Amino acid sequence: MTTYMNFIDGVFVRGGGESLPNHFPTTGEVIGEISSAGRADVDAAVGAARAALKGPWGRMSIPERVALLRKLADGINARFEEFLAAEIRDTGKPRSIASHIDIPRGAANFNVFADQILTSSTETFEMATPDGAGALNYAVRVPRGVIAVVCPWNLPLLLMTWKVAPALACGNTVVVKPSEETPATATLLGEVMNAVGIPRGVYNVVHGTGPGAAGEFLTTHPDVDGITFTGETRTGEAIMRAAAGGVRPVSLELGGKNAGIIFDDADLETTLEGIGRACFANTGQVCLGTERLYVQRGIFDRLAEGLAAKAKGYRLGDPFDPATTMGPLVSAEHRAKVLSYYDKARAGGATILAGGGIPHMQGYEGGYWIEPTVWTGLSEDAPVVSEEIFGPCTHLTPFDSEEEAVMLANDSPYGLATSIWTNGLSRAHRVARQIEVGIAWVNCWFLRDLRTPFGGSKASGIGREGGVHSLEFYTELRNVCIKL
Ligand code: NAD
Ligand code: 6OD
Repeated sequence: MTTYMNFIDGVFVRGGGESLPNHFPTTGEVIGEISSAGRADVDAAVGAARAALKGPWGRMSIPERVALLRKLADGINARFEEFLAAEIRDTGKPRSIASHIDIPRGAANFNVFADQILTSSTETFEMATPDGAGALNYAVRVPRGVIAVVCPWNLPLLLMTWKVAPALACGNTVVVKPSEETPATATLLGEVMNAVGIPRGVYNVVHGTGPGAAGEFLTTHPDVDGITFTGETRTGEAIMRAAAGGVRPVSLELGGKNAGIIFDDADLETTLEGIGRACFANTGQVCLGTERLYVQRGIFDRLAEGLAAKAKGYRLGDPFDPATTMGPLVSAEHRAKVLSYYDKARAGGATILAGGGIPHMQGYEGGYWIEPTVWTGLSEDAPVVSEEIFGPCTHLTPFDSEEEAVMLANDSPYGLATSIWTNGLSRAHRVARQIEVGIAWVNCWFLRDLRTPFGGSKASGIGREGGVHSLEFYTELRNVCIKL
C-alpha cells in the first residue's frame, strides 16, 4: 500500500484532512491511501508558495529558470518507468497509451515552455511629447504570483504539467490540487523537483476532494493570485465564483460534447482510423473526444459498420501488457454514470451497433470495465446525444448538406473541439470557420503543436493556453513609460 502525502515547502507531510482510498481501476482493489490536506495544510502550502516568490526562485534570471525546467523534463524521463507505473496504477490506462502520450507529454511540457519563455518578446512604442523629447514605452512580463492548479483524472501528469510548466517558466510558484482519483504522478513529481534543485515552496501539492475540502480551501484562499482549472463545466462555475472573491484571473478548460463531421468525399480508411481514436482512445475519457458523429448519408452505412468493427477490435485487459489497447473507466462512480447513459440509449430505442454493456473480464471482475459502444437512431435532444458522457461511446446521425452538418454540430451548449473529415479543401476551410469551437481538426484528431491556442468556446471554457497564450495567463504585462 502506497501512502500519497502532501508536498509542502519541499517536504512530504501527512495532511490533517480525511484519509481516502486509492483504487486500481483494473481490479477495483484498494492499493493506496491518500492523506488529504486540511485547511491548515492548504494555508501552509500557499504560505510556502508566497515565501518562495521572495527567495532564490524570485531572484532567478530567465535562463536560470529555463535550465531548471529542462532538468525537470530530464528528471521525468530518467524515471520514465516509475511515472508510467504510477499513472497506470491510478487510471488503469494501458501502457500502450501512457508510454506514448501521458508520460512523454509530461516531460515535453517543460521543454516546450522553456523554449517559449526564452523566445518571447513584448511590445515597445515610441511616442511624441509636446516638448519634442519623446518617450519610450515597453512592456515587461512579471509573474502573477501564487497560482492554484486544479486538475482532473483523465490525463493526470499531462494536464498538470501543461499548467505547472508555463507557470514556473514565467516565475510563479504553484499549489497543485490533483484529482482525488489520481494522486500519484503529482506526488512523484515532488521528488523530481527536489532532485533537480527547484527551491522549496515553488511546487506544492495538496490532496483531497473539491467541495468543503482541499479544492475549495485552495481556490477560495485569499493569498492565491490566479487559478487555472481543468475539469467539468459545473465545477468550473464553482471555481469562477471562488475566483470572484479578490478578483483573481481564471483559466478554465472544461467539458465538451464534441462533434465529428464526415463528408462523403473523405478517405474512408484514414477517417475510420482517426475517428476510431477520437471516439474510444483512453476509454473515451478525453475532453476532446467525439461523442456525436454526423455522417453524410451516402457513406453512413459503410462508416457505421467500419466504426462498429473498430469498437469491437479493442483488446481490453492487463494495462501492463503492451498488447492491451483499452483500459477500464477510472472509478466505480464514473462507470455508474456512463452506464446510466447506456441504459438511457437502450430505453430511448437506440440501435446498438457495438457494445452497450459491461464486458466479462475473467480475473478482473472487480474492475470498472465497460464496452466501447456505437449507437444510431436517437434524436438530437436525447441525453446520450446532447450531454457529455465521457466514456468510450458515440452516436451517429446522418446528414445531407454541409449547412445541415454545421447546424447540427453547433447545436450544443459546449464548444471545445471538432474534427472534420473531407478531401474538399475549400469545404474544410469553410466548415472549420463556422463550427463554434476552440479547436477544429481537419482529417486528424488530437494532433498537437503546443505553441497553438488551446481552449474552449461557450460552456467549454474561458481563455486559451499554449505557447504565448499561456504566457499571457501566467504573467501580468506591466507597461514602463520613459520620458526621454
Ligand atoms: P471535476 O470537475 O469533477 O474535477 C476536477 C478537479 O476539480 C478535481 O481535482 C476535483 O477534486 C476538483 N474540484 C471538484 N469540485 C471542486 C470545487 N468545488 N472547488 C475546487 N475544486 C473542485 O472533473 P473530472 O471528473 O476530474 O474530469 C472530467 C471532466 O474534465 C470532463 O468534464 C472533461 O471534459 C473535463 N476535461 C476538460 C479538459 C479541457 O481541456 N477542456 C481536459 C480534461 C478534462
Ligand atoms: O494536449 C493538451 O495540451 C491538452 N490540454 C489536452 C487535453 C485533453 C483533454 O482530455
